[in-house]
Amino acid sequence: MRNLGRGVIAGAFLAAACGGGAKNADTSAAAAPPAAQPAPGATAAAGGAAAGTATAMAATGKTWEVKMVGDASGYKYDPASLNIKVGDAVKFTVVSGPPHNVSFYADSIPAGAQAQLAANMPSPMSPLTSPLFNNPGEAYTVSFAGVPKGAYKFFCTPHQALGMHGQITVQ
Ligand SMILES: [Cu+2]
Repeated sequence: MRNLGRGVIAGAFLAAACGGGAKNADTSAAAAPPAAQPAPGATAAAGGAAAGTATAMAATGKTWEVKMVGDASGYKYDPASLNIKVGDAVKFTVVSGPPHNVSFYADSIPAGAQAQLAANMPSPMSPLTSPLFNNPGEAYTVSFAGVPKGAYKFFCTPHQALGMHGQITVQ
């Protein structure tokens, strides 16, 4: 708790220092809204997750592999369907045809899953959406620790219309 407290204070200090450093009041006012800092009282906001107050939880189980493929036969995740257990992780690796990414359907994942899943996704491009990966060999691992059981459907942002969809069922 003491470390977390320091982190919050340091973050507030940095934010204040940033704002104070701007000479132009209009500039700092314009820069403030996108920062969207969590409320100072949000004790669990260690990662600053935009979609909730959960803290990332590391996987403790098996890491499953899903390839992200784009070639003459089309765009797909391989396998496109996977059954895992709570605490497992899924590693998505670019094989061909990038850019690819992983974006979960916020409206179909299990109730209560969103905050934890968002916290378990490093460097999101937007909530529940990974960055784009442009090079074969690049990988992105999502921990399914701390999430409810159920179906997690996802798609590739650049290839959604081309049918690049998948589903992870957490059992
Ligand atoms: Cu793709």
